[in-house]
Amino acid sequence: MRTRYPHDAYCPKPEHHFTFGLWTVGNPGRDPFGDAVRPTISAIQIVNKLAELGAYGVCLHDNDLVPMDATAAQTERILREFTGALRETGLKVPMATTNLFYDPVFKEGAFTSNDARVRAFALQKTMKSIDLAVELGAETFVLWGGREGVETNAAKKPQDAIKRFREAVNFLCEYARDNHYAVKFALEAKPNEPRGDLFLPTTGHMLAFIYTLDHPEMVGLNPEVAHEQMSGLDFSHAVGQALEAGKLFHIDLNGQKPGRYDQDLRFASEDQKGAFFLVKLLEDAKWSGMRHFDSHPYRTEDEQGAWDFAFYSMRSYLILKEKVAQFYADAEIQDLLEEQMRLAETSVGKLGCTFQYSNRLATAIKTHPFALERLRTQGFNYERLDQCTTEILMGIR
Ligand SMILES: [Mn+2]
Repeated sequence: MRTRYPHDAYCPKPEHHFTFGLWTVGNPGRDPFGDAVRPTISAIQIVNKLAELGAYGVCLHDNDLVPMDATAAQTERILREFTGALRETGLKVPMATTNLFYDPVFKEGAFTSNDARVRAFALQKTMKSIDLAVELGAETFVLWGGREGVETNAAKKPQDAIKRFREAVNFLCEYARDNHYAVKFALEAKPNEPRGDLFLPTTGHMLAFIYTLDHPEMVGLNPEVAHEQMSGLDFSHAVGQALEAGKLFHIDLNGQKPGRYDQDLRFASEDQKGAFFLVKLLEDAKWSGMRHFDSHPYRTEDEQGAWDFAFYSMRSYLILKEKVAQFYADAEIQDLLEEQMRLAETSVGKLGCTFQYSNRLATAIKTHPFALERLRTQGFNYERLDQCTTEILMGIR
């Protein structure tokens, strides 16, 4: 590693809280048009290598680690070896999730399936997966409903799907409470793929849904860059709203070109400006959560390419973090931001900038003589502010 990667200020360390799913670096490169191009890397190898590269933790689906058909003895051996590797390397498992999309049993949905037996099996599988997550020390349990959708609305009322999904999440919250698990749930939205359309397709839909649950305090969000961009939305706005609501429990970082299938590209390999504003948002908020990468190495890569992908994902985050510091240290940007601050502080007549209804204030606002012509003709200097930001990203400032 020392010889291949630069040993500079952008070297990832555990304190940066970078995590990877076993399914990311371990992704063998299978796609709908072609088979695996890389051999399977064992979970132990992944733990050792991620620790060497400077990651903080590793995340997993239940079946990334323990095959669905494993016997009790096999499960015990797998867990003993895995926790041994975690102990040796100091790597943590901050998040775990369950795979409710791969097995053909889930082809018509898991929690939202029209078949009650499938819904019950999905609960069984998830409860076992939560047990495993808690055993490995995970405090966040992600729910991504990969098959919770339809190809035809003739088959299912969306209201029924939402009701079933709510019942399932309520049930799992009660299960966690009943077992005194400290785990919290993070819901991940995606508009489509693998289903034609998925229910609760954006972070905003998920956020509204959370407040209809029995225990909304136990449930938050896991927004993913690519998933929100597939909807054509600004990812930072989704994350900002989640942060503002105190619901950003986890985040999935990756890269995506607009208008494509879910590409799961290396973080900041696309849309560097969007990635910059995302890093700025998280760092400004001093968000204490995990910087989790849910993405895949290019299919062109061998195993070394997969490690490059992991290292560069973390490195790009740290480079953008430094660009954020540069943004705030830039004198011209400071002046422009202070100009905006002054606008926000401007009082309306004798009225301050704070807002709380009173009869007196309502009358004062209603009768205030606004200098509309000045407001109509003023400029905001955003072209200059954006150019300064762009030049920082282009590396000439
Ligand atoms: Mn994801």
